Amino acid sequence: MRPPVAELHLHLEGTLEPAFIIETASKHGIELPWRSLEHLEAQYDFTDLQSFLDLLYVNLEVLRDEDDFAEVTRRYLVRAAAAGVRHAEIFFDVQAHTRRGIPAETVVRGIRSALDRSVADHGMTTKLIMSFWRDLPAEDAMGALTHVLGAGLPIDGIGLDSAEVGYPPSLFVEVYRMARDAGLHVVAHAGEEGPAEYVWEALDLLHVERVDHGIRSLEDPELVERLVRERVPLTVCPLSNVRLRTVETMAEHPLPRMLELGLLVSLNSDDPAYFGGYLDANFDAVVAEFGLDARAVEQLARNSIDSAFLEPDERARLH
Ligand code: ES4
Ligand code: ZN
Repeated sequence: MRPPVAELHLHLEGTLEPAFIIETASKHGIELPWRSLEHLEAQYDFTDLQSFLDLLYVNLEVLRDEDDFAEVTRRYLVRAAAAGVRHAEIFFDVQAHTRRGIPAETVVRGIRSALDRSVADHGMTTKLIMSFWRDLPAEDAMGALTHVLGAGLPIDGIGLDSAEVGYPPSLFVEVYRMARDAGLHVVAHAGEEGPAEYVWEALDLLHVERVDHGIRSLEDPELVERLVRERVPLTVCPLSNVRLRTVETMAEHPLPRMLELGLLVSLNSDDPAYFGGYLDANFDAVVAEFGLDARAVEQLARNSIDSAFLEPDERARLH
């Protein structure tokens, strides 16, 4: 992929490759439910979002110390740089770790130690976005945010992920207010498996600056009109949508329609170790399926830069 591109929807826990999971479990003497690498690799046939989350949440338990978080981040940066990524905004699921007794300090310091080297090592700028599990009570998210802010841990924004249906954005109004008041950027997953109504809520109640996925917005023409008018970025993840059966096949993916409608869509890998590839594979898949020409590829890349939390001079460097 030639034009400079930003990756804006990437879960760090979704970058643990099977070999790394097995290695790190063995380093810490952790017993996983998988007898072997092959046994683990046989688990990647998902039927929906929840079936994937069940596997993700078991595997991420190998992350224990600061160096594990630094190492997984380093590996992502190397792979993303090879895919042409020049700016990355990375999610981590704070409660996935704190609920197992791993302090947020360990997580953030580990990740940051790798991010701090990414400009020097890869010419890649980065942001770090702390995501909350929406299927846990909002009070839990509030507690985590209060702690991280109080401890002065360096994060750039907050997000909302995990099981969507039944957990609308409206549950998290106070959490998002606190984050905005603290000067953090705010994004949320909405309209992946959940309805267009959740996208409205994310915009009107959480005041998000970007919507993660948002593909079900297309079911509501009034919503599409607003997203276009306000240039709300949507971070779309084609391989993820196919592997989680959010769309039946790549041929049915709404990306071409989203581009035609003038939505500010970017391509992203979501959980690349689980869904069949990094950002380059996502570009390759949509180019192969839809025969996108160089102009469309450039548009997608440019959209990603325009959708990023960059200062004007940083944006200009990438345009
Ligand atoms: C996730 Cl909702 C969702 N999608 C993809 N990856 C995730 N990790 C945590 N929640
Ligand atoms: Zn996601």
